[in-house]
Formats: sequence, C-alpha cells, structure tokens
Amino acid sequence: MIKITHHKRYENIKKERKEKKREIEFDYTSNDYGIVIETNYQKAYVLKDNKINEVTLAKKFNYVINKIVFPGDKVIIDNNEIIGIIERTNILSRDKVDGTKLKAIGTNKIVATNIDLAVIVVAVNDPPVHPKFIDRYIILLENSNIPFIICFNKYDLVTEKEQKIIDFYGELGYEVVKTSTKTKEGLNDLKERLLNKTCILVGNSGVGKSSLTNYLLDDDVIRTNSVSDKSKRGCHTTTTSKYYLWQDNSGIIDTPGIRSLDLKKFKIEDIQDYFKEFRPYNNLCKYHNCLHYDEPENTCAIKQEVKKNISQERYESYCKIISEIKRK
Ligand SMILES: Nc1nc2c(ncn2[C@@H]2O[C@H](COP(=O)(O)OP(=O)(O)OP(=O)(O)O)[C@@H](O)[C@H]2O)c(=O)[nH]1
Ligand SMILES: [Mg+2]
Ligand SMILES: [Zn+2]
Repeated sequence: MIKITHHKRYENIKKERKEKKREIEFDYTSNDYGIVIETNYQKAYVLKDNKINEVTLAKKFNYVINKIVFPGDKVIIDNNEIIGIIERTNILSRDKVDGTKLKAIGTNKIVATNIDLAVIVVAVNDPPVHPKFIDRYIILLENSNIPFIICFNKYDLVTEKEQKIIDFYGELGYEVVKTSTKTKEGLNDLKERLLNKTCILVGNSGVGKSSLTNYLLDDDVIRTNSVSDKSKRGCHTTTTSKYYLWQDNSGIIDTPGIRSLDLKKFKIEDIQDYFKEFRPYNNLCKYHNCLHYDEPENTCAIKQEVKKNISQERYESYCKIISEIKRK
C-alpha cells in the first residue's frame, strides 16, 4: 500500500516538473533578438549581429529544439541558449492553423514563422503543373493569414496548355509571376516583390525553389535538384527549410518540396470559402448547409454554375478535397 502511494506521489512530482519545464516565454518585446535560420534536433542556427550563432535550447525547456523553434522565429539568446521567442505574427504549417497555435510547441508540421509573403512555386513543365496542388496551397496560406503570390517557374518550357492555366489563376484575381532561371525572364520582377520582406518558397520537389534562392543570393550556394536521366529522381533535393538573408531586411526561406497537402483537419463546410469564385453563388442554394457535393443539381447554385462562371477543374478540385475530408 505504502509503496504504491509513494510511487504515485513520485510520479506526480515528475509530471509537475515536466509541465513546468515546458513553459517558454513567447511575449518578449526586446529588439535584441536573432533570427532562426535552420534547426535540427540538437541545435538551432541563429543569425544575430551579422554572425551565425550555434545555439541550444535552455535546459529548462524539456523539448527537442526543432519542435519548438522554426526558421523565421525571432529568439532571445543568452550564453548560446535560447531563452525566449518573440511573439509570432503567423506560422506556416502543413496542417490547419488556429490562432492559439501561434505558440505551438511539440509539432512536426510547422515549416516556418513570421512570414510576410509566401511564393507558391509551380513549374510550368517538368514536373507538370498540378492546379489542384495550387488550390490546396491557397487554402493553407489563407487559413494561416499569409499573403501569397503564385510563381510559374521554368517559363522557358511553356506551351499553350500551361499558358491557359497561368492566365486562369491571374483572372481569378491571384497575383502571378512568370520566371525562368534559365533565360532570366521575370526574375527582376520577382525580386522586386520579395524585397524588404521575409518570404518563403513552397511547392513540389523539382520546381526550382532552390534555383530561385540561388539567383537571389547571386551565388550557387545551394545545390539544386538536378534530375538524373536514368533514375528520374532528384540528386540534390532540399531536405530542411532554411532562411537566407539576401539583402538587408530581405529574407528568403527555401523549403523541401512536398508531394501532397493533406487538408483533413479543415471543417468540411469551410472549404467552399476558399474558392473565391463560389462566393457570389453559395447563398443561392436551396439548402443553407449545401456542400455542393452530393446534393441534386437542381437544388445547388454552385453545380449549376459549373462550366459557366465556375471552371470544371476548380469544381473537381473542390470535390476532391470534400471527399477526402468525408473519408477521414
Ligand atoms: N528549364 C528550366 N529548368 C529549371 C529552371 N529552374 C530550375 N530548373 C531546374 O530544375 C531542377 C530542379 O531545381 P531545384 O531548384 O533544385 O528545385 P527545388 O524546387 O529546389 O527542388 P526540391 O529541393 O527537391 O524541393 C534543376 O535541375 C534546375 O536546374 C527554369 O527556370 N527552367
Ligand atoms: Mg530545393
Ligand atoms: Zn450548393
């Protein structure tokens, strides 16, 4: 009996200690911070006073460092230890984000924080354009309150088919840039939009994120993912997100390419809000909770607009997401 009580008490003390250890200060207002450029499970690299500092997490925080700080984080360091994080303006996660998550710790899905502008990088060809992937990124970024533009890179490989897709996203009202790191077309235009901001490049593998970063750095510091003809697999694919300061006040975060984006954490009825061309019609459906999915066409204003004011492709993209959330 006694033994058990003692053991229980010991377990409780252990638990309390652990909870105490978890608290990390998020509301520092100091200007004396450094910017996290890269992390791994042991260390973070922090840019401060023009120098890169190799730091660890203060011992009292019982966490693996790359689950608590991320590229873009502004951190307070003392004796080469991180002791606090300046409150984040936003976080980019590969999951749904909610406001309280700005203090997120212990997650694997966060890519970076404090982003002024995200660039969804799409290759015009090689790999082929997947518009559904663009749509998913738009949802994630809007949900995180991160402004974004779409960069159609490898524009040297454009044909009529891809030009139509580029024009389509422009007509929907998204900001589009066309670039080629081969011919240098559009690169100045892109540079101007990225100037004096912290930006992040996101997208599939092999679309040219690292090549664009190299252009901004005016150097080939990052090895790019040249695809070997034999295996068709990339050789120098980026494996961790990393922040680069390419001019005073201008930072760029290069990220590893991803294959797919999972939106299962979103509420099914919220997805339609992210398809902006649906907005004039979704109040016109017969049922107020219409998902424009398996309701009959004669009751659904969205379905009636498909191939008129709503494109078949975007509607299919919407349905694919709805079906995935339904299946979860
Ligand atoms: N034709 C053409 N090829 C390009 C262009 N930009 C990049 N590439 C090539 O595309 C391949 C992939 O480029 P990366 O910059 O490594 O692509 P990434 O998006 O960083 O790839 P991950 O790191 O795997 O996510 C390389 O062989 C580049 O030389 C372009 O504008 N036109
Ligand atoms: Mg890369
Ligand atoms: Zn409907």
